[in-house]
Amino acid sequence: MPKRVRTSCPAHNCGGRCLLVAEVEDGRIVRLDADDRVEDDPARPRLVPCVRGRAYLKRQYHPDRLTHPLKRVGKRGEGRFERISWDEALEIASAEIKRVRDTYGHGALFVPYGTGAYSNTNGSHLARRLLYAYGGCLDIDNSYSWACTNVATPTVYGTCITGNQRQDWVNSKLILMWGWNPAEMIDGTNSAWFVSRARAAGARVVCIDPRKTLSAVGLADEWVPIRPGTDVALMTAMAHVMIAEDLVDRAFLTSHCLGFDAATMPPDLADEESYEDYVMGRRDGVPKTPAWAEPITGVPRKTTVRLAREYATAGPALLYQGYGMQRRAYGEQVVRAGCVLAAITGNVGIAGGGASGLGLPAPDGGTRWLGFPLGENPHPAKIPVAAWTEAVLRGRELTRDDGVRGVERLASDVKLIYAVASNCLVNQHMHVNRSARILEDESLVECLIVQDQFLTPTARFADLVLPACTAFETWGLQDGWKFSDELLLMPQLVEPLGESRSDYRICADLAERLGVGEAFTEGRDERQWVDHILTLYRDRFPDVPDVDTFAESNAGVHGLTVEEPAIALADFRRDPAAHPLTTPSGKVEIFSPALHALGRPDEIPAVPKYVEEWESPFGKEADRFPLQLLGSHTLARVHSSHANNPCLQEAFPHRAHLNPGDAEARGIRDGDAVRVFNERGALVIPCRVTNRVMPGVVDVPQGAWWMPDEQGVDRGGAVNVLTSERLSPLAHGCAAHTAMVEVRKETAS
Ligand SMILES: Nc1nc2c(c(=O)[nH]1)N[C@H]1C(S)=C(S)[C@@H](COP(=O)(O)OP(=O)(O)OC[C@H]3O[C@@H](n4cnc5c(=O)[nH]c(N)nc54)[C@H](O)[C@@H]3O)O[C@H]1N2
Ligand SMILES: Nc1nc2c(c(=O)[nH]1)N[C@H]1C(S)=C(S)[C@@H](COP(=O)(O)OP(=O)(O)OC[C@H]3O[C@@H](n4cnc5c(=O)[nH]c(N)nc54)[C@H](O)[C@@H]3O)O[C@H]1N2
Ligand code: SF4
Ligand SMILES: [Mo]
Repeated sequence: MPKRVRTSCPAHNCGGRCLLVAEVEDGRIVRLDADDRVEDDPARPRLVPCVRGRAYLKRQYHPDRLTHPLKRVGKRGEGRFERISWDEALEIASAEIKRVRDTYGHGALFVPYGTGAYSNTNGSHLARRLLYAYGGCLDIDNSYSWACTNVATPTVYGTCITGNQRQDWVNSKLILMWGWNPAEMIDGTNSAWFVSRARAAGARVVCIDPRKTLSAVGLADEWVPIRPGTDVALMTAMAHVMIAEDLVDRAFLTSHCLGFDAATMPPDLADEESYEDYVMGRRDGVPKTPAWAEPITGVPRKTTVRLAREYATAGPALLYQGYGMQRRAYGEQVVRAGCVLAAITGNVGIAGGGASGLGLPAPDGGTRWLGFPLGENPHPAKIPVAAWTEAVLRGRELTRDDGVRGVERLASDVKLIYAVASNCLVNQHMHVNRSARILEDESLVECLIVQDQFLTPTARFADLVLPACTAFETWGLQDGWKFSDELLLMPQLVEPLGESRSDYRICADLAERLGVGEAFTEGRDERQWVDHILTLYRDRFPDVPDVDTFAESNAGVHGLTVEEPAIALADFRRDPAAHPLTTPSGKVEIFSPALHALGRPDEIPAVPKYVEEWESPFGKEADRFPLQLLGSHTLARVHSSHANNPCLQEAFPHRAHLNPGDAEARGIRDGDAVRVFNERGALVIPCRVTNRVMPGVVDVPQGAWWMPDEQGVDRGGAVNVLTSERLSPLAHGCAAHTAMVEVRKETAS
């Protein structure tokens, strides 16, 4: 009889955290089932896995799993390697780390963004802990995920904890799923379920997205297609309707907000343009009416008027923003504009409402659970995650204006990259062809170590490849994604495949060779670390079990019960004088004096404004590249993880999605091979002709592996061969979704 063990899906950075039941027999996982608990209590819902969790065995036992260390023998990026022993691999890695440190200093050592693993004893954080213990390394700031949201939300509210707990959504009368697709990108296991509960209780649900997503189809009453990058125009026009028809919450604006109109402007900036001035066009002579917005957004003016009236008058309403629309040029603006719309309708700090922005859940932002303790980084410098290529090419020129934090200037260019659980160098980072050229040059990055489970496009550029085991093959502990109400134990189910080892073990062995073994391990192995972290949790949550009890109970999950959902900013709403926000004024900053002081009104205005993107259908680039490119987060993958999973590849074949009108104009039929291209690169994959993407837009779901042919044309369909490295102006955030392309039918060559 196989043993049935409750465990977590090795979640990677997938949007969720779910419970699986693994059947283990003769040292092998033979079956994975879904959460088998019966309760369906909204206070403690089940954690039902998605297709990726269900298809995990195909990844776990994929024939291409890395089973031993590899050393490069060909040229960088050629992908030719020879097998070496662990002893040799650890010797090379530790000697290189030491050499680069001695030659260039700690600022030359870099662990890039890498989100492949979060099981505490697997993941890139362990490489960080190692290099911190060794004396420090250049660090990363912010994320590829929601850099703009993260920076822009606090400019309005002083915090990112602007969301009510999801158990409250049932109190909403209207939910605007704005560029938000919980049915496919999950956004916390059960978010789609909480939306459907709200809908069952009478909420109307509207999805505003260029694509007719599964959320639009399965969760919404209405789909409003919108031209990518133009949401601020729609939001501003909605504000125009609300102001013109006197639907704004004047009382709330007067008592709680800064800079909505002349009466609420900061006294020392009373003559500057208020939000109302901008919306009504008092300074620029352009009233931002629904008719003004229509040619920009493609949303009919009648729809805009109706949406504005509905959102202002429905009763408590939730405007929930996804993150795809801020992974764009000027992504800060759409976040601020969404927050402002929530504020002027008075939806802040109330049950059934929501302040918009990042919306980390009250009361504590979902930070109930701790990660692996990293220690302090003795080297103070940080760069925005997506600025790593610049740090390689011209690190010493980078300053705070480039997003450098902790120091005025970087001390060194990046010379050694230790990439753990990351495909961010050559697949998930923008402008792949450029990154590849940078990495090919061995005088720039002198040593590249990649630690992964597969020979990914990034790993193909490595000097040294270290095989990591999966989260099923060691002890681990995971918590929820964004909504962190659960702690999931991952008991070791089977032995690591081949010679693969946990990230913890690899880093511990390197630490030993670098003379910081004890500082890194503190004498613990993986299981003892899990127990130690559980002990740390017990300081805050006394009923958290120890590892033995947790494992013996086979509970799989330790959950918090949410009976009375927390409402973000409720104290502030009730009594703004006693509970001011942590913004400089203590108020909701519709007008931000701090942004005003930056003196860059065209790119970083003090009130949220529609700014035309640097690549758009309205610019001259559209003559050659008339289609807007999206790279949505598909259910088939976790970024590039699972891209080689045959089960998911079959269920969700990788396609460029094109509207029938655009296809017909180009003589393209469903299933044809198409070339998607611009000045940065080209990829060739089959086309899906579908009404589920609006005219003028092509979607190449992100994460497929880059597979260049001899001409450098990508046959794998990695969207990042087409995307631009230009970063957003304030958050220095990834703006991958802002890119123009052309599509043509590929004729056999
Ligand atoms: N299945 C799956 N789920 C995931 C992930 C995954 O790889 N696969 N990754 C996880 C991670 S790390 C993250 S950060 C999140 C990312 O989550 P998101 O960033 O929210 O996901 P996206 O698919 O990029 O964008 C969400 C929706 O926004 C739409 N969109 C794009 N541009 C615009 C625009 O300008 N305006 C409007 N209104 N809509 C726009 C897209 O069509 C898409 O349907 O997803 C997480 N969940
Ligand atoms: N064009 C475009 N590009 C994007 C995005 C977009 O929307 N559009 N989204 C961005 C976002 S939001 C994100 S978060 C990034 C994600 O980019 P990454 O963080 O690079 O995520 P993955 O591509 O999943 O790569 C993770 C790697 O970790 C490996 N891995 C899995 N488990 C383990 C483990 O236990 N140990 C080790 N050592 N390795 C493991 C996997 O095999 C995989 O190669 O991509 C960004 N790139
Ligand atoms: S949402 Fe994430 S954790 Fe849940 S089953 Fe899917 S991939 Fe696994
Ligand atoms: Mo992300």
